[in-house]
Amino acid sequence: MSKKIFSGVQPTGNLHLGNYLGAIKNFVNLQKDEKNNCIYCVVDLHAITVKQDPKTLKKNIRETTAAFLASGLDPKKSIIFNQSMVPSHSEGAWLLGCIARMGWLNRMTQFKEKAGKDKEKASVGLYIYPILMASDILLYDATHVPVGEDQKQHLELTRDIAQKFNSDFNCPGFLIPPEPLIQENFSRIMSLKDGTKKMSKSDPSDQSRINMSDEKDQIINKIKKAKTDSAELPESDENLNKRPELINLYGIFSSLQNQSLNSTINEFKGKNFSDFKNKLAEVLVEKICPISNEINKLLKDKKYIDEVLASGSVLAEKIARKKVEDIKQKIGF
Ligand code: AQP
Repeated sequence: MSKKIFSGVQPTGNLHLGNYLGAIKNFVNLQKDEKNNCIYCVVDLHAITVKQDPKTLKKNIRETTAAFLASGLDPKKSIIFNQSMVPSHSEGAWLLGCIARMGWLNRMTQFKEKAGKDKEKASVGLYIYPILMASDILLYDATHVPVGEDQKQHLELTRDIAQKFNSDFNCPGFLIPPEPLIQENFSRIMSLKDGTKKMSKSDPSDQSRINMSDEKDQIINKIKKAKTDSAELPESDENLNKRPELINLYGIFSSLQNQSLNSTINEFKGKNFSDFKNKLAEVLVEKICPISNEINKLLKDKKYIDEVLASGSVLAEKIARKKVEDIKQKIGF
């Protein structure tokens, strides 16, 4: 069955292994199936829900685009663009914001996590972020959205908005409730310093994550220092959930090698932690360094990156504009 795929990544710097294994690797796999229509967006309007330095934002938009391209996304096969160049996303967000309910937004755990204790000081944009995300997806009639596990709740909200709109305006099937495409295994990569915390761009410690721009020595060093426990390497998957750091490192290794957790357990049983960490660092260097080298090469040609985004934006705006006009017509404008 052909799928309409939409997904995005925020250009907030420090693109990391979690973004790659949880999202971008999946984007590339979906693009390989010629039956799929794929649209991938650098979601820069989402990025400004927290304060951004203008020069850094511009640099990060190019860097995220370069990471898409270096990972294997191809502008001839997928539409690649940045959100702020397609005004229909913001217009759609307003229209859908009048459909979404306060109670729905109040349940969003990501807002609670990101706003922290002082939510009065969080931007209104951070609070209504899931509505913009719904607009991103619904304007393209996306059927499937590849995301990391952390975005599942926002996808459910998108589905609720679509269903309420269709019911309020008596137009069944008009807005398409999308399906999340979440990898069954290793969908949540955790911090290298704390196996209970998500690997994240905004973690103040660079040691907590492998950045897509890290060089060989940095990767080796971060894996060497990654937190582990003092028990032996496991013989089976029994009681592994009590060892979050180990499970995370085994998950990263298994995901990079496209193998099951049990294969990894069997590969390393009876060996030392240092044997495993050396092998993990080797595999990371082998998979990540070619991408980071390519990112750096692409970043030298800003004109090319800007051209990819500009032509992608023209294609995206054409599709999104038509849907916004249809939505406005249903509403009565
Ligand atoms: N740790 C993760 N494991 C698996 N997937 C992840 N994603 C993010 N972190 C992990 C997935 O990457 C895609 C793009 O994420 P984003 O740029 O929209 O930002 P985010 O979800 O807020 O991720 P970050 O990197 O952790 O940023 P901060 O620090 O700002 O919260 C999404 O599909 C996401 O699921």
